[in-house]
Amino acid sequence: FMFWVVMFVFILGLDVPSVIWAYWFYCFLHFLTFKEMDSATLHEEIHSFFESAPPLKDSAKITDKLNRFIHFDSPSSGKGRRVVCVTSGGTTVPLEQRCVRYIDNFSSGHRGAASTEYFIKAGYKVILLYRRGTCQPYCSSLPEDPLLECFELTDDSNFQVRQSHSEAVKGAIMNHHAAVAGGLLLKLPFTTIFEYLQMLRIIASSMKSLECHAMFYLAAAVSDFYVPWKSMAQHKIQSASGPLDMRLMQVPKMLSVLRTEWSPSAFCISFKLETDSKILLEKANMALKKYKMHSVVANELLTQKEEVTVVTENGNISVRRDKTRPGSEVEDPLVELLVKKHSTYINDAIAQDL
Ligand code: 9Z3
Repeated sequence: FMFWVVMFVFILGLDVPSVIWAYWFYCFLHFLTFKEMDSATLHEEIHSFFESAPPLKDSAKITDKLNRFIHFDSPSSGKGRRVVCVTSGGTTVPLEQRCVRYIDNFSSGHRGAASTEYFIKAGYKVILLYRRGTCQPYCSSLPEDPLLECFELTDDSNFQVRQSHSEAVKGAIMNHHAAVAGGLLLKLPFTTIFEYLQMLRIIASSMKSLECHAMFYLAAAVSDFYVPWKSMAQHKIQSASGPLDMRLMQVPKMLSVLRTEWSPSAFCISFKLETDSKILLEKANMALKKYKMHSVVANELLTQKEEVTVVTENGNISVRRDKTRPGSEVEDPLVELLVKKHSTYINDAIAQDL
């Protein structure tokens, strides 16, 4: 390459400044072409992900539920009311179409469930996109197997709530009912990565009209790799065929299309989970810039219940659980901080429109 550069300069008899300018021009063109290629490839990957995914059951019903929920108390346009989509729990990656085995991502759903409660307290309407079977809002005080542990038989045909659990059961039922009946909570379950991303796309499109009043709080642990539906074994993979050799495709990063196309004016928070604290903040910063997030919540697996770091363009903010208060949760100050940031974002957007 250098040989051809020297020859080129020699033949044209260029001076040093012209060579430098030509070099800058070349780099600029290179940068533009690569950016365009990157974006075209991403769009192709996203298109092929959705094309090959098994169609979402009840997608028309889900859209209808969402529209009714978003416009419940402000039928004209739904604008003005703050709505947050909280995602929670891990997505599965099926290995067989008639799925017996799957790959899973770690997440109990506690972060999403607790944050939902704090967002509702702060006046938000919450769309909770959660993994089936994970923690639910207002249920943290219930025992692990609530049905069997909270109730007791009084005789052969009647049962009652055990005295020891009556406060927890009453609280869970009352708060949950008030949130749902008051139009403040809509829960949508998913299991696979295919369901999760198709539902996130529908939710984002439904929230587009809310513009800056919409927020995404993406706490779900989303698979990075998947088996495309069409190349997936239909039946249970047989162990008699020997060791399993399997190629996983990379799940296209939907965060950038969420930001640029699905819901471009929404306030977007993503989460970054690492087990190695040395790379956590660097990776969170990369996500902030690459996907144009408004904040990235960085957490380490070992300490995620005690402390998180909110990474923003203007610096990092450490958020800790208040250890002096028994039962306090890190989601409390975290949601408080993000609600403040969302308010600033809304005020700036309104001021720009004036
Ligand atoms: C998180 O980092 C969540 O805070 C946790 C919450 C999963 C740790 P739990 O549900 O745990 O309370 O048990 N979520 C995001 C994880 C994730 O998959 N992030 C992606 C990444 O790190 C970006 S979307 O690459």
